Amino acid sequence: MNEKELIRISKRMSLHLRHNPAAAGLTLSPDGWVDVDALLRALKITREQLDEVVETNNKRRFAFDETGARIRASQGHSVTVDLGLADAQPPDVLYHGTVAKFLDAILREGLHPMNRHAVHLSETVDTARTVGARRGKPVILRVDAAAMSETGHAFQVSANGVWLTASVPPKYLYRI
Ligand code: HQG
Repeated sequence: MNEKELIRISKRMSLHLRHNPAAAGLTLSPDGWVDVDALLRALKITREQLDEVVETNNKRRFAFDETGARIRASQGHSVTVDLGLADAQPPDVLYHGTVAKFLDAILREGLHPMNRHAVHLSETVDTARTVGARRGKPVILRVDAAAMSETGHAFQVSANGVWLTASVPPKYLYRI
């Protein structure tokens, strides 16, 4: 498949596996999985095409279970799922990419998950910049994850390396 087709299928998978499974006649398990066969039927694609999307996806957004019979999005859901991720010790510093128009609110109220389940944080400035750039000129915030962790904030890391936490109070945020 060409790049355009891979991205088109990946976007439809994000829509159905994170936000609106019902629109494709799919139901997610409580931990976010769908049967691969049902997804193939819903998207009218072959297993080979699905494997190619999963393997080449730039953010490794989707993962098969250990049998390969089920698939789920590794993060980014707005529908209720419990991914069953264990708490993990984050790196001392994490980053969040956003845009200037959100900055005042963020520095006043902290980072909130908005429509998703968790605040998404990146290990590198580069990744945070890419996340922020989806919305315009990126603004990068440094998150004092070490101090958060010491004061009992829980973190999890998704299968594709995105750090997740419930919220980040303003005192742990620094604009860089
Ligand atoms: C902002 C993509 C005002 C926050 C990316 C962000 C990521 C606030 C937006 C993943 C706020 C939420 C997630 C507050 C946070 N006041 N604005 N108090 N707190 N915000 O898309 O982190 O391509 O839900 O800064 O790569 O941008 O979909 O979160 O701008 O990993 O795989 O509210 O989505 O991955 O936006 O992105 P989002 P995000 P995928």
